[in-house]
Amino acid sequence: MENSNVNVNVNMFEALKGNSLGSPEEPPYDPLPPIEDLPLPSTFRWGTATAAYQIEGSPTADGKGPSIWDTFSHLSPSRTNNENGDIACDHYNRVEEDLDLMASYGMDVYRFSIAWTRIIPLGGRNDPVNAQGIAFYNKLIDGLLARRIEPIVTLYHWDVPAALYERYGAFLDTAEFVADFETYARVCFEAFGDRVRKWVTFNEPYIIAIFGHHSGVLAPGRSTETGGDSSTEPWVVGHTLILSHAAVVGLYIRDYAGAQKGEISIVLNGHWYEPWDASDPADREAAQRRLEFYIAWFGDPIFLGKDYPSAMRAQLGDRLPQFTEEELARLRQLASRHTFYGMNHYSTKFAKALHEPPPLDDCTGNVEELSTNKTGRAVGPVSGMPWLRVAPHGFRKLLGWIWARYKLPIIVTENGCPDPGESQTPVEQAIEDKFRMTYLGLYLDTISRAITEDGVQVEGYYVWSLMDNFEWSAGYGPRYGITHVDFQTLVRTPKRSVWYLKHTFEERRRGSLTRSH
Ligand code: GBH
Repeated sequence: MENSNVNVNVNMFEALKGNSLGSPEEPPYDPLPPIEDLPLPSTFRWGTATAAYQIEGSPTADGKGPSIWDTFSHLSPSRTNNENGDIACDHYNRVEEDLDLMASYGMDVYRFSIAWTRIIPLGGRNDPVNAQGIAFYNKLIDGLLARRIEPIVTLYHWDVPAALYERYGAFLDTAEFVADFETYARVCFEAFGDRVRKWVTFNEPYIIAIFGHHSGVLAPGRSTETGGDSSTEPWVVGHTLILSHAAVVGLYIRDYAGAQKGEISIVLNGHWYEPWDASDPADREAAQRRLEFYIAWFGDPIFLGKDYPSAMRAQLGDRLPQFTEEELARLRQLASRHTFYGMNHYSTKFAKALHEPPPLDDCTGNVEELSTNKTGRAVGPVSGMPWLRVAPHGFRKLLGWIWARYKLPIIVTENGCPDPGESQTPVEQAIEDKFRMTYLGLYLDTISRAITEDGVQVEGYYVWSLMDNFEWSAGYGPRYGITHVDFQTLVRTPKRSVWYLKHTFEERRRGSLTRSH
């Protein structure tokens, strides 16, 4: 067992000695740990992740219907940097090329999402199913399997059918949505379940509820200012997400899991929160409360079969919908049927307790979020996104927090970053992505430490993202890919991170690694 481990590769980091990640104008941060030649279990699987709207393009091809992202990205004035996903990476027409690319990277798994409106263009339970949409994902899945890459399928990554949003507000009508989502999921299980072993219902319910229905930064773009109600709608949406997740897990377990031998779960995202003033109990509580408002909001009902965290009940009262006794009993039954926790994670922040009563539309747990602490230290060096700082120590604590609370094997279903200034550099420079490579190395190193030193079970690591793509409200600015995409020519060029990941994991295929630490 021990000598079939794969080791986090350190050879490529010679050039980075001396911790050159931060720029001089940045606030100081504690030194990053060294990246070491550490083991990962032989069963550990790596891959990359994408989402349909961010890469596919072809929004009306072969009978596809419009989603809320087709609508949102065409609003005027633009809310997506005057850009949209009409072409994106043109993945819909370049599947074969992208499959070959993945094969050349030596990935074990590929996590992608299905566009609901390719499968059911109008989305509803009585609406027609589109065979051509099914054919596209069959081609993708078969192409992956032919290359020995395992497909991990997300049913919903933010692109609800526009027709359902127009009919009843999508997530705002719990009963209607549950019924339609269940039907869509059944069609997918029937069509693809013979070849898919890992399913994810929803990607990041927090973002769907808060960014879609509180700040309105993401589709459908609702907030109090745009005709919604930021003090109530996010909590209704969250409730719908939990109950529709439960319905689909129940459906899969009853009708498909036996024959298809697969697993199903959900992907929750969240930062780690450090107290702004570690010596102040109010800040320590604030950090904990912030995690509960972010992660346990969904995690407790889904993985523990419990009501929402008491801190949420206390602050939100009746604006947080109630589960009926029946629903709670069902959630309790299903909680133990989950076999993994899907974790999207990028960064860490500081949490500072606020002492005035929170405004009605507060969704944080009455916490201020900061990137520096009381002494003026940053959480880590800043990446190409202002909110995304390198903080492997926070990642390690969050892995421990999730493991202690939910006791489920964790799959890191998304992790990655853009390099500082990457979007302004020509391709030859962009592919020298040392910052990303170091970030990925540090986060993999952290997983190894969490497994070997903390006893946390972590089964896989999927980099966000396979390739540069449409970054939602930020358009084509931020580049998260390990593959560079030229959005004029659509040419793909692997970045240096690819070779780092490949070398780290290919040792295992040769089966010759010994633990060197
Ligand atoms: C993931 O969401 C998505 O699943 C993926 O589609 C996306 O492309 C990827 O990340 C990269 O963004 O802290 O308020 O300043 C991550 C969701 C978006 C959550 C940015 C934190 C930070 C804004 N994250 N957000 S804030």
